Amino acid sequence: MFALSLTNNKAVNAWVEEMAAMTRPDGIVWIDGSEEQLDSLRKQSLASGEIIALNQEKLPGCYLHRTAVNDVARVEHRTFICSRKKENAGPTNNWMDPVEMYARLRKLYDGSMRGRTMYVIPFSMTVPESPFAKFGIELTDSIYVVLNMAIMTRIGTRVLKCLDASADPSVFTKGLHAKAGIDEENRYIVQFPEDNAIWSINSGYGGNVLLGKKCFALRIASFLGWQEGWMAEHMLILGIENPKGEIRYLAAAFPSACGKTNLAMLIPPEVYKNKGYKVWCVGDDIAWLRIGPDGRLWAVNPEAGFFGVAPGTNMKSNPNALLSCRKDTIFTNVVHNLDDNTVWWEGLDKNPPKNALNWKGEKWDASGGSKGAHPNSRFTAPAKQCPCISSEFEAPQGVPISALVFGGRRAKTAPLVYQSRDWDHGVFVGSIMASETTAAASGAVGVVRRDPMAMLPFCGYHMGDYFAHWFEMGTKIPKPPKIFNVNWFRTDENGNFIWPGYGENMRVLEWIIKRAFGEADAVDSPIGYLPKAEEINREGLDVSLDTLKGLLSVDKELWREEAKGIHEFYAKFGDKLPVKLKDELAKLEKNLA
Ligand code: GTP
Ligand code: SPV
Ligand code: MN
Repeated sequence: MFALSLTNNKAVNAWVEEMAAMTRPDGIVWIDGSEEQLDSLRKQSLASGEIIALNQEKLPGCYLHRTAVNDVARVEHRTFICSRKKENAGPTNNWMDPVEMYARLRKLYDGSMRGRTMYVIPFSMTVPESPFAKFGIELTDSIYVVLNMAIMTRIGTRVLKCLDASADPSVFTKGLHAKAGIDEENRYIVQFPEDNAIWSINSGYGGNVLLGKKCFALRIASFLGWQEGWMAEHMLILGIENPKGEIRYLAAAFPSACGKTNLAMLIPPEVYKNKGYKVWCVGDDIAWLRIGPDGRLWAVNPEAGFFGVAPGTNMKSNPNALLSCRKDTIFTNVVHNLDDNTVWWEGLDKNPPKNALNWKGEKWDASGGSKGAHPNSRFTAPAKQCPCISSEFEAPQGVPISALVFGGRRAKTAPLVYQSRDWDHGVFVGSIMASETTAAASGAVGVVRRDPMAMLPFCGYHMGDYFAHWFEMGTKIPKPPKIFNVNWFRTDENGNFIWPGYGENMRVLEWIIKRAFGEADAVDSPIGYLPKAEEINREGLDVSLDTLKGLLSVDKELWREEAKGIHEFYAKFGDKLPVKLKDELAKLEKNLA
């Protein structure tokens, strides 16, 4: 009944057996990563209706999937960090005693795979041959998960070989996922950092079930990074090639659905292209950062694909994303155009299909006024298909980072861009990030909340310790990157975005990267260094100098309010709040007085 294991690795086999004894699947299939096996799984998934084949001429290798209506985003209120001590999860994470949590979950997993098949997915974050690779096994009863993991990570026999050749072949992240009944009341996304384990149940939505992504590459990996002296961050990575052919890299942390994928694949405006500027994408969501032998901070993208937000993606806003998902892509919760069996979403173009099904699979017509695609509908596409993918995308050592950028959605307060005075001030700037919530997580949308380093939902340990780790890293990096903050989302009195954003963000990136190399001027302000409006290139841009001045303005009154909010937020951390953050806040208040 049970297929033979693909490995002699005792630790792996023992764990798979233990989990199978609990979940009791009808059969076990080991994923070897071959195209033949994936193809036969696609056929099964098509037959069961889990995925729908799209027009294979227009969209070869592309499929559509719909999640359950109650299961469309990450569920932060059902996500737990179950460290042995409560104090190690900290005030920003849900916590339960691991003994209690395991007991509770075992009841839910018990027999949950009866009548189903368990798939064993060996996966690696970054190329498995890289010295920085981390290995995992995800057990799942969903073919959709297998097909997505095959795009988002490196999987199969190749990974098992590298695990066996690693320093300790018994070390791998143990990921268990069961769809069970997709019951919201019993949905749990649980990280056990000390056990290197993730248990996810009652969901089929990407961020909850593609365990290599947020659960492992951020929550577990941030914990490992703290222990081992590196950093796992919610950051895109891009390279800017200047007319001399030099490529300078930066990494940027924005909260979910705040523009990482868009920035990572930015196409420079005409005036930049004509001069020879290019932007290369290394990663769009997660960066693992380590100190290199040359004393700089180096970044790898642990993922192999993009799990990108569909709505708003079009040939103007992000052509590279669109071109990445023309083949071998899985679309989730978008509109199904029945006329030509393709997909559509709000903001793709101005021609919503007339004969179509919405993300729930209901007959839908845009004239009814309802949205066709879910606001958090997504595409899963191989990163290698991106026209601007960096030649260093799979470089085992990664790329050297010259600038770190934080940013969020702020209608007021935060200026278009500013630079921190030094590393410690930069950590402060990251720690005070706040942003309006989006559809990427369940709950209210548009509410401003503190989201330090865009890691609020993803930090796998006490956030006070996380801040301390940032300061500690600062003392260890001989040539640290410069730290900046951006805000593409300031609005006017009618609520419209003032800054055109998207490709035009190149103008801000140019200033950032020049500052990082000491090639541009800045003026001091209470919150940090600002560009003079004249320093931002406006050639070919329909934004007046006055408007730009407005975007760069710092309203002291708003910032004094902001400082009060920061005090409140910091109070949560008690004596785990690094003194350096208190000092930085005091300096800010003095500057604003
Ligand atoms: P996650 O995958 O959830 O981590 O999201 P992300 O940070 O990669 O966000 P993404 O690039 O997918 O953008 C999310 C939304 O923000 C989309 O609707 C975009 O159209 C919008 N957006 C991205 N960049 C800009 C910008 O520069 N200006 C404006 N106004 N909107 C933007
Ligand atoms: C995010 O929410 O930040 C995402 C999508 O990148 S998910 O995989 O759902 O986390
Ligand atoms: Mn993300």
